[in-house]
Amino acid sequence: MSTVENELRVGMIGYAFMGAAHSQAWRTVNRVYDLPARARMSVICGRDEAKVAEAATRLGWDAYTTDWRTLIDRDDIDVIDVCTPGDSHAEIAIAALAAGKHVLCEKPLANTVDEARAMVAAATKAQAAGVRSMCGFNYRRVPAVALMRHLVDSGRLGVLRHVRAAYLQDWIVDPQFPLVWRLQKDKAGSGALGDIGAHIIDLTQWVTGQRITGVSGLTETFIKQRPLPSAASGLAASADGTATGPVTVDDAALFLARLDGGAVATYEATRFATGRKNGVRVELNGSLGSVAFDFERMNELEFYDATAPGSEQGFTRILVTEADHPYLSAWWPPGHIIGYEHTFTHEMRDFLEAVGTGADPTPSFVDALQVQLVMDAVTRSAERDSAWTEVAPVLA
Ligand code: SOE
Repeated sequence: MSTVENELRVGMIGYAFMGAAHSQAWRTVNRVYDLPARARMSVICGRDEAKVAEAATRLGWDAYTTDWRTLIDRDDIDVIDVCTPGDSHAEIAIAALAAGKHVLCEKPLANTVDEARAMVAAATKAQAAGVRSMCGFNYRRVPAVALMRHLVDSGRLGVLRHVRAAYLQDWIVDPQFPLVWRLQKDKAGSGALGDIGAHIIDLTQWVTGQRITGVSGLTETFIKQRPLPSAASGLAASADGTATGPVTVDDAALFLARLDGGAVATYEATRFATGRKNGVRVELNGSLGSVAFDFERMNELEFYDATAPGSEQGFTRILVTEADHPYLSAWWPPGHIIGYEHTFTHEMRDFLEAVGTGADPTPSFVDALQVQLVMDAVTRSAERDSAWTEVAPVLA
């Protein structure tokens, strides 16, 4: 622990899109929320020295390093925040936990079920020594999504019958968009399924309190060859010359599912939904009502109350900006909306609250392993012409 009371010194690995989003949250969280622990933005880590040095200054970190192993070994670091591509999550997180660091790891937890299981084993061992771990499914922290969960929990929807979830993007619709790491299986594990499908699997299981038990999956790769990327390889990457390489992940993944509480579900994850930029859409239908959410209108939740008099029935648009809505008492007066970056501030809030009080934050690595098992079942089903496939149990 730091000599400054309740201070947790963070070492963050990765400085691209997620690194920037996490930095914004670490910088903001203790200025907005009164928490039992304070984050210090100690060290940012990346392989390219010039780029990570620039990122340290721009994003507000005290120092930078190019070697994650020495970062983990430092005794002036308490938390390791993993914002790298999926192929390094397991190695970094397992080493960090063994070194006694609390770990926050970006989603999806790992590239394979085996890696995720090894991470759970490391987290369970570390937990006995008071070392905490969490996976960063940030959409749980949208106030309207947390309100959705509250409505389900308090029985306002009755018995849940349908879950309808889609995560729609369009950033690779152009066949000339280059072969960035998110399109390579060895780096990303899978395509739309793991990158964005994982979010809606986690989100729907969390809001409903039900787990997916079996699936029938379908995946498609529409563009099989793409130009190789130039050095910059983010979501706005450009191609480098005319050389091409194979796309080794799914462009779209769809599946039917059964949940253990009796609901039936449909899921769709695609980066080919032209015009849909970040449409995380969830609708739940229950015996007493329904809710519907779309991240592109993230400050709103539609609620249908089937118990209202017939003359008053219809979907109501709840503007989720009141102080008594989840996370919002610390922000702005009603009607003053929040945005994408706040989901990460809320994530860090929950992490610091748990670590600061000696509790385990959620979603845990076990929760994230269960998401991985669902994705694995979808992939195996898709490989067998959508054959019905049970989700393997967390305890193997
Ligand atoms: C790219 O599809 C991406 O940045 C995902 O990796 C994030 O998890 C998602 O929130 C936004 O889109």
